[in-house]
Amino acid sequence: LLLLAATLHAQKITTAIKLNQCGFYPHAPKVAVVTDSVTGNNFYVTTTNLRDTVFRGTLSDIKRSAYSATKTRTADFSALAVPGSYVVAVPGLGHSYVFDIRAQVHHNVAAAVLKGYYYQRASMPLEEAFAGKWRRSAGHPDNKVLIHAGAAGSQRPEGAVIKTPGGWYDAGDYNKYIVNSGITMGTLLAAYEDFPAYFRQLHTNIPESGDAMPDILNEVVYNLRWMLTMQDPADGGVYNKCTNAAFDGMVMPGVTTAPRYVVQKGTAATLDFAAVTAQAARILKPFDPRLADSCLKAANKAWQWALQHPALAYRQDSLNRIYQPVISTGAYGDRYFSDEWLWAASELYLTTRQEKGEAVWLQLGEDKAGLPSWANVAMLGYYSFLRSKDLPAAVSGTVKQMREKVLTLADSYMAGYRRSAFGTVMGQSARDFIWGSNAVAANQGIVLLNAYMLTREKKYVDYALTNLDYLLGRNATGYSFVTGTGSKSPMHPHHRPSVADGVTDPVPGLLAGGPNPGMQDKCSYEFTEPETAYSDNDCAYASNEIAINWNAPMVYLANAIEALAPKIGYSTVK
Ligand code: G3I
Ligand code: 9MR
Repeated sequence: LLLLAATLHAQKITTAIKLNQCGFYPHAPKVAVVTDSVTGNNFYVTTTNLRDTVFRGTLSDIKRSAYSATKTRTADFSALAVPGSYVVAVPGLGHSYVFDIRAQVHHNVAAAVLKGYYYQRASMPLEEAFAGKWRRSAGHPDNKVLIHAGAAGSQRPEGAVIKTPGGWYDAGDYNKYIVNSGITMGTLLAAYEDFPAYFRQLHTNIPESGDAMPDILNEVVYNLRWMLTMQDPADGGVYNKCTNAAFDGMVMPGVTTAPRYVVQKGTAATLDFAAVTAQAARILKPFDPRLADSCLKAANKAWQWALQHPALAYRQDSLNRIYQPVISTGAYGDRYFSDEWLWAASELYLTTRQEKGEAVWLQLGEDKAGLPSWANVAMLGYYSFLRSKDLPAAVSGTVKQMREKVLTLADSYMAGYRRSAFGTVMGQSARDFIWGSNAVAANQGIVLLNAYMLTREKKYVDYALTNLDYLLGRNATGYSFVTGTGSKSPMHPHHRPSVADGVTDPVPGLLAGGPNPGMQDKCSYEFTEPETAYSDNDCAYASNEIAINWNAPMVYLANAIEALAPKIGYSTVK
């Protein structure tokens, strides 16, 4: 043993041992993946000074990854349950970063990714007491926003001035988009609805901390109040975005002065708005009945507008051929609305228990709900139905279909997992590696957690955990994709404040988009295969931007697993 310790001691950190850089719960699965070839078959888990070996195991056979030239061997040390700080060591290769085995091992990252939204707040200064070294002055007051030519109407002609302050910046850019706020808010509200007791005790040190509302809801309300200003009071329609004509430079938010516009109203924006405000109405009622009431009124008004405009897409390129100024910021130009109809109808029904719009959602029970994304929100309606109690018999057939859909999807993920060279559900096919692929991984985790909540079968949490492990380091890039979390995390995200603030560390708690072989940013990439096409460079917006709709499923996944860990025996033997 002493000899072994001496051999290991001579070894250096290697990036060829990939694992969750936060660590593991004492009684949960624990896996590291070795991505360089080694001659031996043994691995060791040792104390951080490499002196004491606490576990010895055998590496698995070689697996060839389907999404890059990587070959892997797995080191499974699930049986090690003693809390502590450790490394995984492989003779001839080196040792991993330090990780912990302990209860609440994901508490910090779970709180950090929620706090990430505070740093995205527009129109208010971030004070040192809450933002530390990332304090900054307010950006984009948005109290003089112009009606764009393409959004002009009789009450609000082109150039009319409205106020639409507050809300979160969408991503690395400084614009605010309703469609992307839709899925983001729906996901955060779902997290609270699924785990209210847990979130009541989660504090993130934001200005509102300590008031009667849980921090997650305070954060959501900051964006909700902005969303409410995006509805045209005359007709209930909702503008697609509040935006510059062109993206700001890589500067701090406080220094930009380019004019801001609201652009054309649209069906996706209006129905997403209806869904969010309807969902918020029922959740906020005990905390702020007046705000809840305003939300429900706004939701109904939005629904009425959508009935008059059932399929009005935001086609930015076409609009740019007609109207000035040309708008070149993100489009979120969804063209299929059956999922937005289903989600909005679901939330309105569940909040009011009154059927909406000729039972549109009942017919849409057949809808092809898939993994949620900004353009596909049907599943959010499913999740809301499936958590609801006391539903009338009339909807039981629909609910049963929804249940089967979620379970079928979850089971297909478990089947796909067997092919994974990294022991993750992420990587069902090459199509998982899209722009924002890390949100794919996080959303798959949420599907699995919903399957757990429907069945109480622990295996679903184990599989969800494989994707949390993926996001925190057990992936082909070896990055923990959350800024400020883990030993190797993004240092140069495409995030204007992180680039411009003069602080070395990026703003923390933000999830990078993740591997995307599309590489639409035309930045130079060292690796270009589906699971490796990630570049920690601020020009790489197609893989290294951050965005509110990617952070939200990470908030859900990390916090839900923290909430469930003590209940399912991850922390102590049950
Ligand atoms: O829908 C097609 C799919 O059918 C096809 O198989 C696949 C193959 O690449 O492409 C799919 O379309 C992609 C689409 O996202 C849907 O995932 C496009 O290629 C891809 O270019 C597009 O990327 C979007 C990107 O904006 C460019 O429009 C991202 O989803 C979206 O998250 C991103 O959002 C930006 C905002 O516009 C501006 N703010 C920052 C934010 C994050 O980068
Ligand atoms: O910063 C922009 C980012 O938020 C978007 O996701 C991305 C794609 O729309 O575009 C980025 O802006 C780039 C623009 O598209 C082209 N010129 C360089 C800009 C980034 O520096």
